[in-house]
Amino acid sequence: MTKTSISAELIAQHNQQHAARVRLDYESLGEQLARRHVDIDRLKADVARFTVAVPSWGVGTGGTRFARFPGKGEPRNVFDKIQDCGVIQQLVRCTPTVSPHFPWDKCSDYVELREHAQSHGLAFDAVNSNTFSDQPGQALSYKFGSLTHADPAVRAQAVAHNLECIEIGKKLGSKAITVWIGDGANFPGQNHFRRAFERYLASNQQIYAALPADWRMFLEHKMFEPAFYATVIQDWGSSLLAAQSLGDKARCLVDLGHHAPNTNIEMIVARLVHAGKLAGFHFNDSKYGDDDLDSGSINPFQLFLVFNELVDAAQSGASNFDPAYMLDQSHNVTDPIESLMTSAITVQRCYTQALLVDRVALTAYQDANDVLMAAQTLKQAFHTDVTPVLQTIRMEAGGVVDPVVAYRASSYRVHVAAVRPTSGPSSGIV
Ligand code: AFD
Ligand code: MN
Ligand code: MN
Repeated sequence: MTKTSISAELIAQHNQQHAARVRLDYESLGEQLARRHVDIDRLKADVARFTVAVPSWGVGTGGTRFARFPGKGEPRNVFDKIQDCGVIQQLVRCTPTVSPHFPWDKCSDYVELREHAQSHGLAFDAVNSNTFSDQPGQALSYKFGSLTHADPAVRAQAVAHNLECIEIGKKLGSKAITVWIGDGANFPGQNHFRRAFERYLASNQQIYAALPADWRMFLEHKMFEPAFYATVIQDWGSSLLAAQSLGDKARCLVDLGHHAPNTNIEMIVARLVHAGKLAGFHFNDSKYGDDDLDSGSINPFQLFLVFNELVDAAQSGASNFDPAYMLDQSHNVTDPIESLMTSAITVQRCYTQALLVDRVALTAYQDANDVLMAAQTLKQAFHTDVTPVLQTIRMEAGGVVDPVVAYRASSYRVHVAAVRPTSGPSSGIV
């Protein structure tokens, strides 16, 4: 039986209050969509299969480069993190997996951890390695790089950490490792660009060689930060080169916050789909850089346009197309559980809206150079309020109509704050 942290009575009561209204809204939307030749029940069935992974690090309070203000009842360890992720899944029902980060989530018994997750209705998604910060007692420092460091001993240590992540992931039931490195340069001349990239490939070849047959390796690019002049895997071009030279199991992961402002990310997605190399996503939103804000909080239309490419790829049977969806965000001023639930629903919403695009009409407008109508076809889908579909899916799956309202009514945060002491203030980005 699945362990629950929010009582069944609260969920039932909450849904009872809203059920009649949701049914009416669903019927009314169904009529609207029928006029557009869309069967709402079929749409609902498609969306009900959509899931997005929650990052274990997302349930803690993040920080900025200047400070971190710890929240109440923050998880003390990976077991607490799983409990928080369980609450998210209990209420939103589209987040059945957790993406862990090592060594942050290290523990002494991974069989126990996996069972703990199962008891909360959760499984594990891609494991993430961390060679962008030094850990207490670590032999060699990553201050000047990890997988691309000039010193082979540092590279070997970073490779060994990734291999350990794969071993842990096998115990947890993961099927992928995400490699993001902070390696780069703050000043011109600091690094030899080509040699650093060659070292990246050589190190990753060793990690790649250790992948089980049914695993994938996700390469995550990032334009800047912590290196402010150049990063080794700065964009999708470098990422694609690396993935192509490593082999079939290596693919390129797109974190929405890892590009220059106004970059056309949906087009990058289309190119990676074309190459059969799209690993998946780290969803978040940003205004300036790697802001890690809640999905769709700044630019929901961009998120919709990304899903427009994804739905198009799926419907046209693109090969090697099986993207992994994960959230990757950091919360400084909101309750992380509330933010993650909101983001998961926003991502699910954009997927639903993208399913509503009339692709036959769009193609005809594109081919006829009817620019205005092509653009309007996308806008019509984007402007459709699909809330009743999402609410109905949640209710039918045992979740709630309004997750934030139900979560607040449960006083979960107050309860965990009583048993989890507040951690001290610290600085730094999580
Ligand atoms: C980084 C990357 C990445 C990494 C995370 C750590 O987005 O996915 O694992 O932050 O907090 O910016
Ligand atoms: Mn990321
Ligand atoms: Mn990031």
